[in-house]
Amino acid sequence: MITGATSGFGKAIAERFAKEGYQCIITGRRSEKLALISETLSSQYQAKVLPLVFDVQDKQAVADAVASLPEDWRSIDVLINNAGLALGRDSFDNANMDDWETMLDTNVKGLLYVSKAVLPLMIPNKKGHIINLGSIAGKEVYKDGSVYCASKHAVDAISKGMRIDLLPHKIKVTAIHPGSADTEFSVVRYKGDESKAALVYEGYTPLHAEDIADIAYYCASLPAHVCINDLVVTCTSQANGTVMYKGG
Ligand code: NDP
Ligand code: 8X3
Repeated sequence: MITGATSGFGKAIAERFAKEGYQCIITGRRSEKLALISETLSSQYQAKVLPLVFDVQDKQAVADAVASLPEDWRSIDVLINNAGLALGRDSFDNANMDDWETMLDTNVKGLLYVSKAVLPLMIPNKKGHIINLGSIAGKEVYKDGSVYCASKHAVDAISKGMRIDLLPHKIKVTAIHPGSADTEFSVVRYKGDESKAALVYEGYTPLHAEDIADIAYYCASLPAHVCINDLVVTCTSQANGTVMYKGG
């Protein structure tokens, strides 16, 4: 099950897992995109794909969506908590409180709701794997990003906590923390301003969604006794959350 599969990392992850023969539950809010991706994966890879439309911020909708899964989809091997976003790039004093709430509701509470709903479909199997998409912003805080960074620091902490508490159930927990990647992320962050978004990726080669899909698949394909706990992944031009070389 991959949340946020209508674009970016989630879409690439769905494609990678479908290609490798996984049955994929793909989720997101944009139903038309989800249906199209589902059809493409089914025809391209003969994959069994189930699209589920819901907003991760809506606790009841998350519970209802997972409860609606047909019997042969009710054993989940891998949950990829990927749905998330940044809104705005503003100093703390200027930032918009609604943006803060949406980021916290999506990146933190959404991840909690989905994980709680899916865990009962993993625990009886005595195996499972939760892969959480954090960020380099969850390891270091950068200017004008305090609440997005806080939401991703929370993903880091929640991943560590889950890993401890889910040990008795033999459920692996991996957190992947990417640096800058050229998905729809910046267009969403800058609220549709394509030129502002393009500037983020100017002067260097960022990560691509497929890079993260390869890494997620690698983590999921290791032997049962091996778990990659935590991964920070940047493009070669990025050293950390604040230092990027744009010198060509
Ligand atoms: P995209 O904007 O391309 O994809 C985000 C996905 O999340 C979409 O499929 C979107 O689907 C879904 N989503 C957002 N809000 C909700 C919601 N409320 N309910 C359900 N689905 C939602 O961005 P990325 O692929 O880059 O982002 C994926 C994850 O990776 C995020 O958690 C992001 O914070 C993280 N990340 C991104 C980095 C980057 O530089 N791109 C770097 C580090 C981490 P829909 O709109 O259809 O609901
Ligand atoms: C998304 C990438 O550069 O805003 O997490 O940290 S960045």
